[in-house]
Amino acid sequence: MSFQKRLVRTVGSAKIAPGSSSEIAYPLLSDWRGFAKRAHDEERVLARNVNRWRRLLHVVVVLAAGLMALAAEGPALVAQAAGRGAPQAQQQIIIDTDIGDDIDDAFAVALALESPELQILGFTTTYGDTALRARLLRRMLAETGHGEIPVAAGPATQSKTRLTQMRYAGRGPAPKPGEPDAVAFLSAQIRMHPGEITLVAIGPLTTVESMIDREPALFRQLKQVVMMGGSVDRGYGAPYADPADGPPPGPDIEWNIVNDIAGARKLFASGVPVIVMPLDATQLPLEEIERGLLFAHGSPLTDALTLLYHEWGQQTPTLFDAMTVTYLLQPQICPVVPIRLSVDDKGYTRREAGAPNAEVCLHSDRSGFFDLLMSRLLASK
Ligand SMILES: [Ca+2]
Repeated sequence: MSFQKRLVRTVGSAKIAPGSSSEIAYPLLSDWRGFAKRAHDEERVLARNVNRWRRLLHVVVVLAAGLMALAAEGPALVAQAAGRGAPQAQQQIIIDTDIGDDIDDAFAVALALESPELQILGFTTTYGDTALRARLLRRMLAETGHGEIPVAAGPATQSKTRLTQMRYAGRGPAPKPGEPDAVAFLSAQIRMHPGEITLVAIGPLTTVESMIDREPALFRQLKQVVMMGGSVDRGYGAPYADPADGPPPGPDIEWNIVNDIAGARKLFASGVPVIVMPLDATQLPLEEIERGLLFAHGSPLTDALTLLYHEWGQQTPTLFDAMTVTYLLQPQICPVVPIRLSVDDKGYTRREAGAPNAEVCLHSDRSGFFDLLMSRLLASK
């Protein structure tokens, strides 16, 4: 897209941006010169990224052509090319999410929905207005052809914030009478699939804590918990900054941990393998170029993300939560090391001596993450 078209589109979206709240970070006309300079700078990034996506597309086309040729040679040759006779079994997962506040949960959900390696047994909601979060999820699932996936609300709690995406959520379906709550749903699923289920925890751990309190023995029959949370060596800021800019920001109190410290402690002590994606490895900004590609794609899934993004009302999402799903698909993008973590009274996750109680990813491959995310979401139909 030309520079001029991008300017026109950006100004156009400023005029029609929902809410016209001061939170919306679109450029004002008074800041036009500054914006234009930034846009020129971004144009150079655009060219770099477009080339990257073209190269990726080329690789996909070449691979597809190769597979079609193999298919023409017969099933035996295809099986031989795959290296194994049978396809790998799907990983069974349940995603526990505080979708509706920050926007990264929606991207994590979208990536999971576009990943055939995963069998999503259901969603549970956590923290704050869990019923409204469940309605948001039900609408998103219904509108993207996944209305059959169950959604169960966790216990409602006090929240310091209101859902930024409450208007989208408010038009989501209410639960049907008699549907189980999150703990009942989790319990039933674990009984059906003991030792098989990965719980992907991408919100404060209030629903997880409730599950541990009510069904500790069943909770231990999870295969593992893969969570976004904590901050080991690096805090909020610029973990990918050039070292020449100075030392990275030190550890911080992280949202998911600090909003249920007791729940985090119970999880680390539960005996279930815990895989942690902390701030160190999950500060993944979705830049303008990638946003433009996704929001212009026009599938039901990217349309849902587009609506949710605009209701969220800020500019650059940081896709913390999506790294959990990425880890399940391509663990080499966020390799983990064994660490013993403790949670202090303020909510810091500290290293301590002793037997490891978690596998933690401290460094991630950002370009690998975006290659996976973009190729999956841009393949949505
Ligand atoms: Ca979240």
